[in-house]
Amino acid sequence: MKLIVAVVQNRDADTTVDALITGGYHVTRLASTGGFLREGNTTLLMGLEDAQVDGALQVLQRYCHRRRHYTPMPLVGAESGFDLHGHIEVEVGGATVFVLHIEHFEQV
Ligand code: 2BA
Repeated sequence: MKLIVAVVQNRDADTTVDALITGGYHVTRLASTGGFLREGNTTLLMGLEDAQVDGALQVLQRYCHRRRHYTPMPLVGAESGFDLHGHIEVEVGGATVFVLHIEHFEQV
């Protein structure tokens, strides 16, 4: 058994969870915050049989999109990569995915 931990953008969370549920996957969604942008994102927990992992990853790939964000940075020590307004561009997503081996699972 595997546990997928996937950090997705809030804008993709509803459609991704809907697709996962429709596909027969169990999923828990947690409200989370990115450490770098300090913006809300969504962390999905999925306990899956090994054979389900590839299908779940395909759903994440399909519904979690890559987007550019601009985040304010201090002007002091500006380097290349900063624009004139002291913002830096970062590309976020699709999804940051961790696949963990689960030694034991039970519901009591
Ligand atoms: P954030 O930490 O808010 O990061 C948002 C985006 O900012 C990242 O997108 C990346 O493009 C950039 N970024 C993050 N840390 C950076 C740094 N130290 N220097 C320069 N740029 C940086 P993603 O890589 O797509 O990550 C999206 C979200 O996924 C992250 O939000 C974080 O919540 C989570 N995440 C990503 N990698 C992780 C990891 N290794 N461990 C735990 N969570 C992770």
